[in-house]
Amino acid sequence: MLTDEVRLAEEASRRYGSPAPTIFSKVIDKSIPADIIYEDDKCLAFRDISPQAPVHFLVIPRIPIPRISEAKDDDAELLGHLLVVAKNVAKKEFLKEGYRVVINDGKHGAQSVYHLHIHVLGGRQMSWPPG
Ligand code: TR5
Repeated sequence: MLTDEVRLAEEASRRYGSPAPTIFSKVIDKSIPADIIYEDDKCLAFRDISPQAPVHFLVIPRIPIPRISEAKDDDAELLGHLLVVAKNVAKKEFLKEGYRVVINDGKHGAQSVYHLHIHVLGGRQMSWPPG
């Protein structure tokens, strides 16, 4: 049986390639509300609407890179910046015991929103391997 996340990811992979902006473009232009906890000229961090841990936020670039596998080698500085922001916001969220950093890519990675995002999850013990 498919989980909701896998079903959403399969639906999203069928839509992938359509020129329509994703929901995260609307978070960036603030046409829909989100709980934004950090922003700068290159990226935003906001709380996940369906948190999978006591702390669960996403870090996204302002430019719409659809998925990590489509990032260009020239995006290296931006990708590094996203990780630095993830680390700094995790510190502000008091995740002293550690946390999980995840990027889902495409259908097998269970990606459901085709705007690159880094998940940061913390505040509970994680297990391994992921499902
Ligand atoms: O499955 P992937 O890795 O693509 O993760 C997408 C994440 O976006 C999921 O964890 C969703 O819960 C999260 N999400 C989806 C929406 C949303 C959001 N987080 C914050 N705000 C959101 N809004 C306003 N709308 C969403 N559709």
